[in-house]
Amino acid sequence: ARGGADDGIGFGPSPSGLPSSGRTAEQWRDDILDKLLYEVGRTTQTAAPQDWYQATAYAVRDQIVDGWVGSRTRTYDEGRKRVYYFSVEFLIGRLLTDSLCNMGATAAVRQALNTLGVSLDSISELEPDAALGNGGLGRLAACFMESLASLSTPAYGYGIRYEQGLFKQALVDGWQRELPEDWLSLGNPWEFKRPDVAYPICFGGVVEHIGGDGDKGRAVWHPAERAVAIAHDTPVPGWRGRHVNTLRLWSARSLDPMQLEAFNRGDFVGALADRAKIEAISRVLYPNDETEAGQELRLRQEFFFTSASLQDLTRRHLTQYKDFASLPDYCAIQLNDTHPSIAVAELMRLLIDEHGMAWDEAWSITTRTLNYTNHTLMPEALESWSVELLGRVLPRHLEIIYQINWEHLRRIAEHGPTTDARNAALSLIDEQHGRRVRMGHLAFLGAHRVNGVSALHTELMRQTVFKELNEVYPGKIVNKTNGITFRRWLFEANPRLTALLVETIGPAFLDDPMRLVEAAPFATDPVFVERYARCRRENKISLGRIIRDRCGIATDPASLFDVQIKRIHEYKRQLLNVLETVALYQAIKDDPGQSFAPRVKIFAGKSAASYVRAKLIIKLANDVGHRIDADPAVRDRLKLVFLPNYNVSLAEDIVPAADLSEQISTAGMEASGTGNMKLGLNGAITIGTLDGANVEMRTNVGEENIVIFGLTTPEVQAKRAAGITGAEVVAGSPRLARVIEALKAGEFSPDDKQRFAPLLDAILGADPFMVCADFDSYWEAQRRVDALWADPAAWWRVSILNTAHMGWFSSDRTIREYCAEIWGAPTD
Ligand code: B1N
Repeated sequence: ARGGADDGIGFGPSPSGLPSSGRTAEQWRDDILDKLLYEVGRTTQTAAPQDWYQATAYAVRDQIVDGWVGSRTRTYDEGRKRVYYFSVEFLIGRLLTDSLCNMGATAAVRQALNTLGVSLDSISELEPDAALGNGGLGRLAACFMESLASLSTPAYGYGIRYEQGLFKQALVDGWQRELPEDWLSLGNPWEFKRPDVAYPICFGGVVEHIGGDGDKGRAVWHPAERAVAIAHDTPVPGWRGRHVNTLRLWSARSLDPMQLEAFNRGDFVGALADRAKIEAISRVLYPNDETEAGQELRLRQEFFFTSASLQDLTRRHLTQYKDFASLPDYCAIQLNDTHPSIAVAELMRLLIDEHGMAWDEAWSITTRTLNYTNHTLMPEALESWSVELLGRVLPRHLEIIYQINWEHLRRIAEHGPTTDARNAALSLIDEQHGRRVRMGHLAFLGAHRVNGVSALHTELMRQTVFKELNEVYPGKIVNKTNGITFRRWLFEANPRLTALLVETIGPAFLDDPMRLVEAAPFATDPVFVERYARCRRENKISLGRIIRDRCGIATDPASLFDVQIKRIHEYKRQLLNVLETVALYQAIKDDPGQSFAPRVKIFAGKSAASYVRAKLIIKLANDVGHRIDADPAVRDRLKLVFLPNYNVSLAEDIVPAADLSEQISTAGMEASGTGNMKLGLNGAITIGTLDGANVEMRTNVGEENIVIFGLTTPEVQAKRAAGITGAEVVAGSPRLARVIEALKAGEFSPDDKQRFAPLLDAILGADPFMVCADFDSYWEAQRRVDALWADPAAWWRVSILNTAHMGWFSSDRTIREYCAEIWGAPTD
């Protein structure tokens, strides 16, 4: 879809600065033919495109493996500290183009395939996205893995090998339908199954206490159920292929697949049911973003991969260093949100029960090894498990958690007078909602460092959810503003712009993203501006083809492409954007003479399957889009398209074609955002609230190069406290009132006039996400965008300055900060 991925860049042995693998097209050709015959079992006569994809992937993998072995050997021989990134999600997307880019083999492989009559672009498209994540949190884990490899930091990503990734989204009459994502159905050429790397994972049963030490003593867990975790390794090559790390994903198998004993007793069905229950653990990714799943299966998933990973890394450490005392010196574990936070109790259990260590030493090791990243303050996303459920599934862990809490509250009592209210806020157990274990508190206590993902978010952590804990442990909370990998989000996604930048400022920025700033002086150079604008236009034409194929709508690349792509969530306020679209539609119809920028509003994103209001927002966007499309009065001036099945690959097509980036969450609610960075890097101008990393983006690009609007976090808090309803706001805003009227009258849903009543009721009532409160400010900001668009020299200057000033948002910078300030891990 990106058309001629590296045309004009000149990968390979050229002055481009882009890496070259050193292998010739002839060598690649031989490799691919070899793989086609001996791995795929096909000849050039019988090979289908899918076979060519597999053969090419195997040939590329071979080259990665050499570096992989070398990296592991170096880590071992030099005694380098290892980083372990625990995440229930890794949203990696496709690997073929990514690997080729990092290995500098794109041009040679393209040429090799050409001589075989095969197109690299078309076989790349056959690779299914590895969609083992929901959104930003999972994609961040993928960017971090890439940066860790690029910085040569020894690292392992640990997670779950879901058989089914995030569902496929279909739009049926504008409604979201979820379809299964069978990403493994044609095999996965990137992974190595390791049947020999297997660990028992236990659930349920009873605990027997042995030896002394009372509640801090050793115990024997007699579980009721045993699963086995089996490792699947995917190599992760860094930039220029210098270092290769490992993504190790676990799949669940029952201990004895045939359950022979039960079989012999005649209970064949019962044995198969037990087996199915265990294998369900790695069957499917929970499609929840920012909402707690809450079910027993989710807890089993979390413990399953956490326990397997801890057993694996402690065994690796013991093999190399012979003793646990040095664990914190050679290994740093990062918990990606609370999903793996049972690690606090599990590491304690392994050290005490399995390895005979005393409680205090085990606690010291645990709290010097683990770290925890918080990604959201939304109450509905804060994980807690009922004491009843946790005690039933993980009885020994509940005991350990109680003991950690006891020690924690005792220490606080020793440090001076305290109140019941303060103790209740500090306790690991929430007594208010029927006795639940607060997993965020557990992760906080078990961690050496706790971090937020943007400056504002980190400050809000200190003031809200972790207020009391922060007072007891000042300095434990630190900020690490998110970043994105420029390899995927600039070099691969936007080869046209990358080539132009290399030509203009030289290749140094490819290795040092801060040097993108050298493009700033060209923001007013007419020749450069013209070429920059031409890249965008070509990217828009490519995206236009996708829009035409998937939505049946023609778009004009001369229009402003206004993009909001992310999970559908009320706090992200796609509804605000749709309401503004309706207002614009009405304004154009009222007075066709007004000079609004011609726009294509582009939406894409999935809703959690059970999130009724988010699904209704998708339907509204589609209904509004159809109505506008059918109205000749606004043709060529306004369009709304909703692209189905948003995923990493679609993002790679949309991001380079965006003129305007919508980052319009209610202030205080988006922890960071990372799509904002991807779009800004590719030159889209941000229209946004002062939320998440938008705040740092404003600092970096300059106030005059970003369009900020809306209530600030303290203003949102004040408005909430004042209890003003949306209806009161509407009464003072004629423009918004007309939009609401049209929706109420069913103008966009003549077949069901009441369809959108639930959305209207929510914003006209308490309006928790300040959609009404921010509407006029948003409208006015959009008109500032129009004014800027009307002045092309100004528009392109701002756009280019966005690209030039985004260097700081490289995930390499983020990972360097983690290495230096949290992990004590080496880079290069
Ligand atoms: O994590 C991203 C941030 O950039 C986003 O602002 C933030 O919304 C996102 C439960 C989550 N926070 N919490 C989740 C995902 C899955 C789940 O089951 C919560 N995702 C975020 C990266 O820091």
